[in-house]
Amino acid sequence: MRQIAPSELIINSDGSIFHLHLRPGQLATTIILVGDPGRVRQVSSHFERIEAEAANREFTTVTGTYKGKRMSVVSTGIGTDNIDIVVNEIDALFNIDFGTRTVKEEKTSLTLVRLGTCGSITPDLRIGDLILSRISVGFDGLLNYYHGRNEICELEIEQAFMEHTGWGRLLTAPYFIRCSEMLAKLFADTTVEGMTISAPGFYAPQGRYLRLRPADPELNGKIERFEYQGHRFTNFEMEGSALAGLSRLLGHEATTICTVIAQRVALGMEPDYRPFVDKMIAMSLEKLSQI
Ligand code: R1P
Ligand code: URA
Repeated sequence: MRQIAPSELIINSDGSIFHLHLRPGQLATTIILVGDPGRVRQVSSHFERIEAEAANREFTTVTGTYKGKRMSVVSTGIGTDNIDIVVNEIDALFNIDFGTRTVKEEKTSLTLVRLGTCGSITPDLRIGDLILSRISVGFDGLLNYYHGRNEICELEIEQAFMEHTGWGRLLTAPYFIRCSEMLAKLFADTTVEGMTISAPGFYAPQGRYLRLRPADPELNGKIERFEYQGHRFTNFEMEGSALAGLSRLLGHEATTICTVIAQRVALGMEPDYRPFVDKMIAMSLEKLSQI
């Protein structure tokens, strides 16, 4: 059996995993992921009981119960590079035996729901609306480093999109990936389904122009006009693609739900978006307590 070397699966001296500082057993199988470490408290303040807490860098975790259901909330920080760390380490905590450093024969499947914020790119989606990423689209390239990427991605849409945009040769190949069917059904009556771009940055990668001009100033227009078998782009955020992709490869159920805080077409913005995020959290806890 393949033994994973200490340099590959890094275990701290207290038995916790390298970045998350969590030990096996400290996470629930239902996990809410948030970008902002400050949002962890916003979620865990709803728990009636807290059993474990950990913090290292941008990764803060609380495990507890909501209406009797064991749940964890973990902050990821910004970007799909952080999602690579968080999803691999969460999976290892369940599916790798830390004693023998071998992959367990019996796998545990997890439920991972990211609750984030986003910018909408369709005029009919307004500040405070909740978009569930039915399809996540990675402009970040992370999934392209993993074996099996082609087996889980929507290759026809990828091809059509690259042709439609004249995708730049210096950009990494975008990947289109569907989220968990089960979670899409669970949240169907409280969210709008969308096709979400996870960008590898907040400014030019999402078409913003402060002092530095985007390489292709027409890219957002082409994105807004793209349509494939009824699928159109709805919003920009920065993590969902890697979450959807890695979770599919590992056998977990995952999706991203985001509150719209910026309207990129109508150019509106709500800097005091906390009450909207509060509502998203309360709704999501309620839904997740039912599965
Ligand atoms: C950018 O401001 C951040 O906000 C969005 C983006 O994905 C990015 O992480 O999500 P969060 O509010 O979850 O961080
Ligand atoms: N998060 C993003 O990544 N983009 C936005 O426009 C708003 C939030």
